[in-house]
Amino acid sequence: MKKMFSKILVATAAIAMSSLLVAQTADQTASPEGAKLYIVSPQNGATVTQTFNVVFGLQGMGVAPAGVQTNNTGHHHLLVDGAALPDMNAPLGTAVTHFGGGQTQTTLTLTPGQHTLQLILGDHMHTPHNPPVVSEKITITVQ
Ligand SMILES: [Cu+2]
Repeated sequence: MKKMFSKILVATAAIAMSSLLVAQTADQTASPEGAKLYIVSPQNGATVTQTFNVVFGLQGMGVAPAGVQTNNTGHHHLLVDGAALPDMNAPLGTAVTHFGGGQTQTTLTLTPGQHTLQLILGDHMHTPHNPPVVSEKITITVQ
């Protein structure tokens, strides 16, 4: 009985190891330590008019257009009213707005009420970095 238990343990460890290998070999670009993504404006808790500007902030990395592979760079993605983050191990899709031109701000028009905004940096292939560079999620009120 004891022998069988240890066999199960070995099998579990092997499965855990293989999933670790998959995570490590995924085609992800490394982000530098201390990289920080944030929303400069509007501020968390702000009240804004229906059409307003969103300014993106990035520290410790640079912005490069999609398709341009340069170390420690990426382009912005904006998640509006995202209940959860999209998959951080795959290219970002249509759940976010891509700023593949290297834009660092945008103009949004939203319906009145509360909304959340969150930024995710993606690499030249639109895939989040490892570790992912994600802003705090802010909540705003649209008048
Ligand atoms: Cu993208």
